[in-house]
Amino acid sequence: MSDSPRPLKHARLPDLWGPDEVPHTPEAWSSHRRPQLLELFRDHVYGRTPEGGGVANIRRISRDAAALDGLAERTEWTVTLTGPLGTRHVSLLLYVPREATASDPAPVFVGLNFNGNHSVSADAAIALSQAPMPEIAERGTDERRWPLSMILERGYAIATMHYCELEADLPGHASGGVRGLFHGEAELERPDSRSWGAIGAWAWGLSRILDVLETMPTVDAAAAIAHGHSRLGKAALWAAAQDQRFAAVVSNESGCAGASLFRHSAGETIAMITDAFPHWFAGGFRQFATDVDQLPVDQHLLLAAIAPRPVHVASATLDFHADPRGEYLSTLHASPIFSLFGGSGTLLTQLHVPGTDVLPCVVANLHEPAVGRRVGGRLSYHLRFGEHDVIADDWSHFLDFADENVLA
Ligand code: GTR
Repeated sequence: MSDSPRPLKHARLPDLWGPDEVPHTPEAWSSHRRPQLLELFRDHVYGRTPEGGGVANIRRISRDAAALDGLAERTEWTVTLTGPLGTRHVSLLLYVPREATASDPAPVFVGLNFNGNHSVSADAAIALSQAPMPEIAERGTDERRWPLSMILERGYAIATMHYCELEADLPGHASGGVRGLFHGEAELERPDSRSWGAIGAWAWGLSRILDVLETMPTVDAAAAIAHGHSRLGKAALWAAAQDQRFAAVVSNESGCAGASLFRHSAGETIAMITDAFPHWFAGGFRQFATDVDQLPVDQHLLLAAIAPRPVHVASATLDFHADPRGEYLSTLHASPIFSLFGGSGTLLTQLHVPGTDVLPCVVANLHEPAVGRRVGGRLSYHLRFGEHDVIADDWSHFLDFADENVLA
């Protein structure tokens, strides 16, 4: 990030509070504005998640009572997902600290992986992903992104699933994935403006993992932290916004349609993302590519919709595509809602600059985050040196954030 402030493309962000007069109280937020915002995100960005599906069955397919040099129990499960039009089988990989018991269950990080459960660890016992992929990743390719021992040593369980088992990440593949549990081929080929996209499907999958974890005695599903990197960070935010059972969320470099503001003039735009990934969104989202001002939400409102549950946003200095400054600004603008609930966000002082359209914190350029330091409270942020990635440094912030906000 440069030292000089960058303007928002359009100075005015949609208000935290709606156009109709509502008292600024936690109750008004929870009963009125939050549900209203979720409807707007459903209608215009991610699409509407249908009701009526769920987990029909779980079957354990493997167990290692002393995985990771005795640190954890590792199990794999075949989860049968169901909807009005059929079933799909997906694989869940779960590590639980060995000391966890039914009377002292472990909090859990719940996140999807990019390349198959077998990519998060080189352990040859882990089943290869069954997702329809042109190439199967090597075992352990993503170990660097999943510092399992470090997470387990801190007392957290980890549950993960290959996102392409929920839906392959290509246009035209919805019917083979979980969206095909709800809609026939014809409906999926001609989606209406509010129909859900793949991000919605992956978010739905995160909630189904939580359904499974609720049945596991040594896992504390009430202390589940949704997390994800990049497109999977978008899915984690959308899952946590909709499903209040998630106790917290960590977004790593989720960028456009994740933590970053659409109206900040940097990084990926709605035009770019809907060109490259038309299948991710509600059918009607693309219309905002040419006029972002018409979009009735921006992403600070998605962060706010998760409040008062803790949210951590992580960026990297060289990840220009995900727009680190746009992600930080988003946390600043969501902060007042976290304060409303008695917590704190990244915005420490609220300035009012009368007679200007430009947002106060941009004018003042306050609280530029130092690299490598986590700032904020229940809504927090860190900026790491380097490229688009998730590494052990990021995880050490996630773990500190979880210790302070989920366990405390
Ligand atoms: C990019 C995409 C981003 C982000 C990223 C990722 O190509 O433009 O929005 O999701 O992929 O998932 O790594």
